[in-house]
Amino acid sequence: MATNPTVLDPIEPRTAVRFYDNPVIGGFHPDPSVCRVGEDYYLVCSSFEYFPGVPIFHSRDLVHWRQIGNVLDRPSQLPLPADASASRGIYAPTLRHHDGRFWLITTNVSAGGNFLVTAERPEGPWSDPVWIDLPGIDPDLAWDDDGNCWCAVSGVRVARIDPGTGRVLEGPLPAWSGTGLQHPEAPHLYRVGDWWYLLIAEGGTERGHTVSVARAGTPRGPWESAPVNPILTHRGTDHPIQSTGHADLVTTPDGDWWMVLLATRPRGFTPGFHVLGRETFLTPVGWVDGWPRVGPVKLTERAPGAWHPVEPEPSRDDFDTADLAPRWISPYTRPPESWSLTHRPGWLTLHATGPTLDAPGATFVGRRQQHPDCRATARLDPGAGRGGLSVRLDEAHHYDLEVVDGHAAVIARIGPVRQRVAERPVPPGQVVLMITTRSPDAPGAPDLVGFHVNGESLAELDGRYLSTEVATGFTGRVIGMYATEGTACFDWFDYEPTERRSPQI
Ligand code: 6LW
Repeated sequence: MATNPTVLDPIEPRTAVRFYDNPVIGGFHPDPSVCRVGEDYYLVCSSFEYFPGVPIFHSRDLVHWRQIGNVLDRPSQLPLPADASASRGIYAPTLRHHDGRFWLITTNVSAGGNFLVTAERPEGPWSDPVWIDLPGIDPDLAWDDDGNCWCAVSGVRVARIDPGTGRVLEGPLPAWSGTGLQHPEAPHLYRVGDWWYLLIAEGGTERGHTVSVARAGTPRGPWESAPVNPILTHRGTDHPIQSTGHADLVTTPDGDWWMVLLATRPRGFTPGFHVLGRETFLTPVGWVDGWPRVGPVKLTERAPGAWHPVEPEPSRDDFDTADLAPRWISPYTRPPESWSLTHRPGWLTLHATGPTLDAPGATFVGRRQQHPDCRATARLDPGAGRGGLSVRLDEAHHYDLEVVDGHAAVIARIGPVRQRVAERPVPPGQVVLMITTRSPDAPGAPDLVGFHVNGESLAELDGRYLSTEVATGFTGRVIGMYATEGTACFDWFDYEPTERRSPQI
């Protein structure tokens, strides 16, 4: 006998089934760590050599995220030595809420090692660093019922620390190194019922990335591996999402479990290229026989019950605010003398602090490229200076569209080679510059990067040379405005995705 189809009650309609698209935070947003306070979720990511550091996001539904600041927004929190280089600086942070405060612990691999900062409010201000004399990366924070503070680090080792002074009180004790794959790292400790769970990543952050789990009665161990590990990996599959790993767990107010994790979306001919860095994905977690279970991470997934879309960030920045929006980042440092929003009101004025984007020290203010297909446009008044738009992975991998002396030029810097690819005279005064990325017509390149001046195309370049597979490292593309001689003024900057996302029902 056929069963009746489910009929929605017209008086008390059920919550509509909704789906979301992964990644939930696209672009260079790796090593996500998440916590919930009441009905609010907060999430942080690694930032490496960029200032300000550690972007922090807010959400009410784990799906829609809005950046509310940067945790490390003062140079005193983010010392970087003169010889700091790309993909060094700030590695994987952990964010927790405990005892009415927010706690963020992370590593400055270029200076000082592990440290924590605290804040009353997630948007800050965050304290100056409390340095912790504990080697290793990817520090975690967890408290037991006796008020002890436990810090797990890569390896994996666990220490009891005084979070007020940073002193190590016990350990570090060897904990659990996973199933034998390389780089057991990204530990997070959770107390669930009578057990302590230790979630880690192993296999390395590339295609072999995995998530594994163990449990123990106390943070001191002994740790017992889950009967089936890894609990998540996409290694060896043809899934469009690859490198799944470096995860953190969170519960909803209803008690459902979710995981945030990093993964990549490689494109192009074998071996594939990922150009947006490692991005933040969301996936549901079940529990079976006392162990967390996670399916493959999907591009489109059924959402957690609640649905709280946030006002999307305006695509265009007119630079008529008192301070730069939190999305704007600069390599290594952003000295006050390098930029101004008041010098020419309504414009972002950049003063050159270095002669070339090929070396640290140049003035560059950019934002992460978050979509495979996108368009970044800006109005530039080059004055007597030299400046433009650049899409960069690091000093040795960037494409620039710049204006100087009445000419616009496209310059490609790929490893040891620097080449002027195209050039065209431009009329004096303001120009509109545009950089586009789009899927290639034939398989091969991950994308094509186009350069346009006043609506006319100058060149289109293969995007693979601005990928992690070519440049190496832990970051992703950042598109920004720069000045390498004199002063360049930007009236506005507009960033828009040009891809199609699946409809959200
Ligand atoms: C991070 C490590 C990792 O410290 O890459 O994917 C390193 N995971 O856990 C840099 O993001």
